[in-house]
Amino acid sequence: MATPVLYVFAISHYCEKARWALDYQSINYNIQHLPPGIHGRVAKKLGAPTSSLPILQVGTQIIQGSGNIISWAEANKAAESPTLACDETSQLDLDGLHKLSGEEIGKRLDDVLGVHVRRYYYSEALVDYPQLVRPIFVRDLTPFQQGLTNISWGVIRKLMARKMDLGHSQGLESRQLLEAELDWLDQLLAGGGQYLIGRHLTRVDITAASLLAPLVLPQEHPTYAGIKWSPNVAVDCETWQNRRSLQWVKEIYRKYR
Ligand SMILES: N[C@@H](CCC(=O)N[C@@H](CS)C(=O)NCC(=O)O)C(=O)O
Repeated sequence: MATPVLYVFAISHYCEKARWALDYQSINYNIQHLPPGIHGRVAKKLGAPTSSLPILQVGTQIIQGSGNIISWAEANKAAESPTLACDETSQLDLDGLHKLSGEEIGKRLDDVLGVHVRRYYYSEALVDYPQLVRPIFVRDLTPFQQGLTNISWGVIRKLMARKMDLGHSQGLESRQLLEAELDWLDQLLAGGGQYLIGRHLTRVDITAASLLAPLVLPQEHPTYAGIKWSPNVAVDCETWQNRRSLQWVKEIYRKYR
């Protein structure tokens, strides 16, 4: 099999999720960091259905989306590598009526938590403090790509703000939704369990921990060294650090990343 290539943005928490799963399952791959803007052309050239990263290229096979990449990793890992499969249901009966499957939890993390962490964070950082964000966008790029990104930074910011619907009121809306997701995760973890589901690390844990990493900035994160929160995000995150969910993210990173 040709060595797989993982196309990523260094800052993206969905890209971190895919990269962590490949690392955890000891899959040999090459990483390709892409500049925002150029990524769309690369995705098109690869024949991916949309422009979003992460994308994994394995020979002629193109796997797009962090969840699909984890499924590919699970199917292609060495027999002795640990499984990330999640076959059990949550131990906690959230509403007293039903238990949640890994698929249900994973979908909510991807579609709600991940989206609002990003919109909340960028609504301040990318709009008011872009100088805090640019270094992480350009790190790991070639000098030519760095130059290109620096020159086009104003345009890139505007396009990203439009695509993700960023702004002051949108940031506040995402903050409120995010707090509800943190309440939900705190409750899921309230039993003191080490994992969101079952008795070993699963894809659901990697999903939750990587999508929450921008609120924790764990030391073990491969691309967040030196990154700083913007002022209001810093105040919130410092207040949230004692929440069970964010303490848990720290523990999971310390043990498994
Ligand atoms: N659900 C997707 C979300 C991926 C996603 O939103 N990627 C963003 C970066 S965080 C992206 O590539 N945005 C640029 C684009 O869509 O062109 C996944 O899990 O991979």
